[in-house]
Amino acid sequence: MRTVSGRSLCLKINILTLFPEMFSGVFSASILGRAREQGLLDVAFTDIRSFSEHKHKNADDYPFGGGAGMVMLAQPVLDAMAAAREALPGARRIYLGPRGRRLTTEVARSLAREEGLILLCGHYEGVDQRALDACIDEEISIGDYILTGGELAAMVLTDAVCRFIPGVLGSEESPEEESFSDGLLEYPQYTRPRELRGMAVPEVLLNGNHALIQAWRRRESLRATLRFRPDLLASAPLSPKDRKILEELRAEEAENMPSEEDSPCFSES
Ligand code: 4H7
Repeated sequence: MRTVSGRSLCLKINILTLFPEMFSGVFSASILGRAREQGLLDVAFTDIRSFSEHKHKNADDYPFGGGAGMVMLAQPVLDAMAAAREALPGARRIYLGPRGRRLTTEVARSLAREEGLILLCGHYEGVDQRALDACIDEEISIGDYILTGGELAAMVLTDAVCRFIPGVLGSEESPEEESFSDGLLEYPQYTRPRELRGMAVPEVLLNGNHALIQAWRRRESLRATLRFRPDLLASAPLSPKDRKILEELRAEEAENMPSEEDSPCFSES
């Protein structure tokens, strides 16, 4: 395994879940699978149910106070966490849930520098609060929507974090060059053929002039950001040249906007 100044650069993640089988495809395919094969990412699973002390291996029960659904038992969660901690003593313990701090590029970048991560996936109506109080460092949310369980959120977090482990992306790609890292959305991409069903690839990409290509891509990044996420422009680092391009794009946009008189809703009265 590769090391830098004695520290291994393999991120170790242990996922506590009632449904370990949900993860198999996602973590074996593509870049995550390759990262694991290369020893850059080590993902292990702890099956919470196997820690249940009930004779039928129950892992949930009815909520005190009544209400719909089931609550995950504290005992199997606490014991699963203790086992995971033994394997990863210095790991940060994260609960994936809608009340948490929002997952962003910065959060992903900083989690990639942790010694290890233990991800607790809640299912049903969540986990008995006493287990959370006793064994969780932080709750993280992947966005303002509700999921049926924390498993998909744990997959999203692992994917976003693993891109910041040195070596996971090829030497050509850098996590810093992509959307949100420079504060802008990405420019459009094209591949062969040059013409498809009457649709051509932008000429500038075909003639090998790298300065022109770079300028075109920057302009298209600015155009995409202006169109889809204008809010990002407020905090993106922009050069005077970028600002000039944005003015041109805004003027273009205004020109292409149908005038009010052309609108079928427009009435003179
Ligand atoms: C922890 C606590 C994550 C996990 C509660 C998980 C959204 C996210 C869950 C819940 C998640 C996210 C319990 C909340 C059942 C919804 C009806 C599982 N949802 N649930 N409630 N945004 N759901 O990261």
